[in-house]
Amino acid sequence: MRLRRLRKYLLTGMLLAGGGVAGFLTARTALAPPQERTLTITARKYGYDPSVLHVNRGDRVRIRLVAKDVTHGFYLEGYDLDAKARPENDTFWLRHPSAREKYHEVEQIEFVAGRTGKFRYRCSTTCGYMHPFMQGELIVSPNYLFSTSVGLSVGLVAGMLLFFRRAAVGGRS
Ligand SMILES: [Cu+2]
Repeated sequence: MRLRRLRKYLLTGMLLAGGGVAGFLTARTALAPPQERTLTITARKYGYDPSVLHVNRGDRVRIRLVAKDVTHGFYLEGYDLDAKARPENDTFWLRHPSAREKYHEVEQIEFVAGRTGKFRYRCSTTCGYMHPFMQGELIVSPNYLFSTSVGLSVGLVAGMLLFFRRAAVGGRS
């Protein structure tokens, strides 16, 4: 009897661990549900607020760049994106530098955070003598935590179902 109970606990534990591992592996193949994120960044001489942005891989990121004093830029390394915002203006100028594009007017600065890591962004419009120091950082996380917790809950539910089903069967005999 004792041995049986021990086996049940062992099985539940294994299911829990299995669920966690499965969730972790799912995250590695980037199946985490993407989110829409709108980030408002205030740009003024000579900095961005906030200067560190956090998103998860796969998120659709919309940058609302608000220039407070003069025209400021937003050149994001690793994402081939360069934008400009003018004070009191609802539209932006955008270009993809690798395509040698000229700036064109857009309603939104948008991109999908498809690459994990830290990416620097900086002002790409000369806005004053401290302009080269105007920069920030985008951190794209792989979203492991979310998937691991989903996996854990699936494992937990499976373990509990099995546990109670067995308990019911055991009670009848
Ligand atoms: Cu600037």
